[in-house]
Amino acid sequence: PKPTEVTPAVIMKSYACQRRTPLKHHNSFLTEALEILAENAEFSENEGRSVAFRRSASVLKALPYVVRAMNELKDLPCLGEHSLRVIKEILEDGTSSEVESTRQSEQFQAMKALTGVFGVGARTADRWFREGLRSPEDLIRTGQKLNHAQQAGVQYYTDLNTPVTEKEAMVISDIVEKAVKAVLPGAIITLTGGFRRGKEVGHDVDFLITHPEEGAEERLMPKIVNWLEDQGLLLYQKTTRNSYLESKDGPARPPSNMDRFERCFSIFKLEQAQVNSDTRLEASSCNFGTTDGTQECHSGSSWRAVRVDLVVSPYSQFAFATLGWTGSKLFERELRRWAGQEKGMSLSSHALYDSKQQRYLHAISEEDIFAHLGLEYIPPSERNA
Ligand code: TTP
Ligand code: MN
Ligand code: MN
Ligand code: MN
Repeated sequence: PKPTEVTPAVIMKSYACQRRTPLKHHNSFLTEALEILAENAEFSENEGRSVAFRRSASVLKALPYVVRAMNELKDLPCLGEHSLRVIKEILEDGTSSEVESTRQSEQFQAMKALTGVFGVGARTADRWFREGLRSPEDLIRTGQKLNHAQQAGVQYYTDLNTPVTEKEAMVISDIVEKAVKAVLPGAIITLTGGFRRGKEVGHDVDFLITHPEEGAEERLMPKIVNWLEDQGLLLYQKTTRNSYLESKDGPARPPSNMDRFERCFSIFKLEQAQVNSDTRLEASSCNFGTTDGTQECHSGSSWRAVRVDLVVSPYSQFAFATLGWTGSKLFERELRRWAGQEKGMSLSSHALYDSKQQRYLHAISEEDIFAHLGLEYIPPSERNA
């Protein structure tokens, strides 16, 4: 660093997938506010507005310094008029009135509580809100009709809204590894999602499973699920079979960002004793080590519920699936937007299609995919857009 430099000259690229976004950054006081507005826009299903706030927040996450004045923002992309107004208010007054009134509003709080139920999206929560419901307790009290996912969501509400720790994720990794190896030796299991990006807590634990022998992974999920169920490790599961091959709308164009892999949205029954007693994990050199082995038993119970996502991918699509399931959600969205708008390509968690060459581009690693897209490789820990 040159001592004469006053304002750091930052070149901020406009797509999040062109930038490095670390987990810990310098502007949480601004990004948390903008993300409240993004979340509120999601509750009213205003996707455009939500993405605009998320993009603004993401640019601030990539800045190497604390924002102190508006003139430090003048050369930055993605900062719309509304976001700038919110930032200005926070820089001047310490808080934004719009953000604070949103945070305090009955609607925001109710939507947060209701969408916090596993299996409940913005649309359902909004309908319930308009019927006068405010919390999961209200759902039980008024005898709302709930599907199986939502029933589990209400039943395990507190546990599922308690962040999953790295240590818990590590114990679950061991369990998943054991289950998969038991039903398909030679299978490869990768931790994806937030924990792969270096997050210390998550709302769930995500895994991607494959096998080097193409085809060996077919119909694998029911076997994994049966093994876990036999061990009494599952409180809930919903398995969806692979629908990639029978899809008619073209492999690189699944509806929205949903992919067609064989998958299982589940709730694990995690024994607390297993989390607390496992000293081997504490000693391990990977980033799952913890400084505190004295975790309290949750609500006096010997176990707790944890959301786990399992996805099975054919080996030929593994790189795409890994990239697609590592996130963050905004980083993924930006990758697809970059591919489409800047490269004339179509990216999904299954494949990358080049419209000009009219062919699929092969990749065996995430690095290959970034290279095909003409992007500098960004490691998972810097995809926290
Ligand atoms: P999440 O598990 O929802 O998010 P996360 O792991 O980044 O954060 P958290 O700690 O809150 O769990 O999603 C992980 C990735 O999976 C995300 O990049 C999007 C991807 N994904 C799909 O590709 N398809 C899907 O259908 C879903 C639900 C997620
Ligand atoms: Mn930094
Ligand atoms: Mn996750
Ligand atoms: Mn997930």
